[in-house]
Amino acid sequence: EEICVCLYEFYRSFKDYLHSHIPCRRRDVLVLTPWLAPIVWEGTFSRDILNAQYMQKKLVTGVVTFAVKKYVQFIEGFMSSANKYFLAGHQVIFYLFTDNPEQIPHIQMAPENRLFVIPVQNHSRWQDISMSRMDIISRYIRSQFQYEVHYLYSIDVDVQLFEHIGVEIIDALVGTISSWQYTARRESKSYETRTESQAAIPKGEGDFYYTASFYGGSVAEVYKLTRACFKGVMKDRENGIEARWHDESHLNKYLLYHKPTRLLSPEYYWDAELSRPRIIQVKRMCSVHKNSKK
Ligand code: 2GW
Ligand code: MN
Repeated sequence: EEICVCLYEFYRSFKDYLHSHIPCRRRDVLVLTPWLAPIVWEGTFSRDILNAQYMQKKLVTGVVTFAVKKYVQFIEGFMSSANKYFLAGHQVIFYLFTDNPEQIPHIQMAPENRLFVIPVQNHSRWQDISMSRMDIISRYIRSQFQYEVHYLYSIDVDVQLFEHIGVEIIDALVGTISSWQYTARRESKSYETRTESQAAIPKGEGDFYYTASFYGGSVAEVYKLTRACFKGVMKDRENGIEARWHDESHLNKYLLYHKPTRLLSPEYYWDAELSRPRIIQVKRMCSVHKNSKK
């Protein structure tokens, strides 16, 4: 009987504690993977607790973004919104790769943030622009980023942030569940299945479908990831095959066998073309409408 009273007391005190930090908890979504990685949704964490923890560690986080050719038009919207909402109040270094450094608009940075503009060549095929990102990121981690940041995230430039993306995204290896694929059954997810490709995922395998528009982690983990993905891209090229969704296919292959330690829900990258289902309580980052792109 004493044990029962104890358990009840524990449960009750914990419930009050939880409620005081997380007023509206989620019961409608998966919040933990079978390998015990949290899936971050609105209503599953207290940003105050996380901020205080993160602050003590004096961490620096990097953001890598590419804006080549016509995509320079997205720099302004991305940079000004990311400067406001990405890890607000914490040190962030933005690494902006572009083929046109002169055309970068002036951006007023928050005092704790920095912006490095890094010139890159432009490839004629867009698939090559997208896929060469893996190579460029890994090479810069080796030569520069590893000395400047603890964590590194890669984000598409054709996006805007509308709500805070905070320290709840920080972990060793982090993937974002694609807003196109989160309800799809495994058989109908867009994995590469041709066995000739290095990105091939065998039938019956695959956990989630991750977007290449937003992923990251510790510099060491992102180094391993980008190296492995680029190797896959190159091997495919030698064999005259290109994976179905380019770098994204290779990313999905990598994350299947190197499980992310944390997943971000589609709230963290919502496609502008999709309507919002009830489980998406906030759209923190959205793609810019395709129509305005090309
Ligand atoms: C891309 C497609 C068609 C024409 C141009 C480009 C392009 C991309 C470009 O001219 N200049 C450029 O800088 N990019 C960069 O590549 C930019 O950072 C952009 O955000 C990123 C990915 O291209 P994007 O945003 O057009 O592709 P999405 O939004 O359809 O994203 C998914 O598919 C891509 C590959 O098929 C990538 O894997 C991407 O990460 C995915 O989310
Ligand atoms: Mn995009």
